Amino acid sequence: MSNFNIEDFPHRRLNPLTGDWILVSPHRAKRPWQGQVEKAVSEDRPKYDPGCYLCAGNERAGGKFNPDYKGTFVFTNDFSALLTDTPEGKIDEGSLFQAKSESGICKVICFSDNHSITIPEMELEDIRKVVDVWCQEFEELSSNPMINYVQIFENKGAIMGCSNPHPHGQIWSSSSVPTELMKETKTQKEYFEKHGTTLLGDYLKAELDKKERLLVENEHFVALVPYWAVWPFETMIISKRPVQNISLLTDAERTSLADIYQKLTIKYDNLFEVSFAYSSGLHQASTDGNDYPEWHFHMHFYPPLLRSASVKKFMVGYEMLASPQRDITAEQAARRLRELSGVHYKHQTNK
Ligand code: H2U
Ligand code: ZN
Repeated sequence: MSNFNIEDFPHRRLNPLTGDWILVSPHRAKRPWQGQVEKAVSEDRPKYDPGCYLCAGNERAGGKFNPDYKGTFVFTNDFSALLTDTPEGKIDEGSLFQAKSESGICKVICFSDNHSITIPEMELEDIRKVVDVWCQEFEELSSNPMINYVQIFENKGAIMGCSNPHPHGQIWSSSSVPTELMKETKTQKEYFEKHGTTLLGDYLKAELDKKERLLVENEHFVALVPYWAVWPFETMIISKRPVQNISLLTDAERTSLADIYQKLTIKYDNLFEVSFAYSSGLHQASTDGNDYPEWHFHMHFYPPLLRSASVKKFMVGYEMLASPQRDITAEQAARRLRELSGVHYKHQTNK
């Protein structure tokens, strides 16, 4: 007879989207914490910063000027990691020395002309405009024969290496399908071939049933802590309807996506009463022209904060060398996030 349970004992959990395993050590979350717990210093920023290269009318690198935009603004990254005119070619010196040329287009998206706010503080209609820009950019880039994958993402907070607090995201689109997406394509395809349904569709059904890891639900989307979360407060937004990419979302679904993006990030800000840092991004099918019925649109949120506004989780030591590991379980993280108010802490009046 076994007394094993995942609330008390070390175990490994499978990430069915990547095939990776993660070590969970729930017993360690009970050990005393003697580190510092700092209060966040609230940083009030101006709506316009003359020194910001993303604010309207300001100068960027290379002497370019931003237009006097309102709402969203997209431009080609002045320091693009990928270039459109890379010559085709490859190095093939046996199995140990392989290289291939790579082309692509990188863009920066300003989410708002207002320098002082981020997504959780923006109005729903303005977040909807961000979703619309994602759709437009996706459609334009995916129709380019050179582009086979469009990675839309947001790097938020200095702790994540983000260079500027002005609300913005990026798009790196490339001729190759990047590694994480290759893994997710393989697992979803295998699942779809075996079951005739999408992996995330079935996963979502099970999670809606269990309710343990759910955070926010609206008509078309669910935000949850995945069973296999690595980062302490890692989450996903999954569409209820399996769609291969954002261009297939209906008008109502686009508004629902903006709504759940706002609700989830408000919870994040409320957790430590700080503008919550994360890397987030959209995962969708390759744009190589083939059909990917197994692909189920979703967003990942990878936030580094662990215990307070300044104490982050480090992926070092065992995690770099062997396997990712966490102490607080996905269920505990979900409980904490679920219990938080849906009103942004800066707007709560009864404090
Ligand atoms: P972060 O989101 O990681 O801070 O990156 C901002 C991007 O803005 C970064 O990729 C680009 C950088 O190359 N950038 C410009 O395109 N023009 C500038 O004048 C400064 C920064
Ligand atoms: Zn700015």
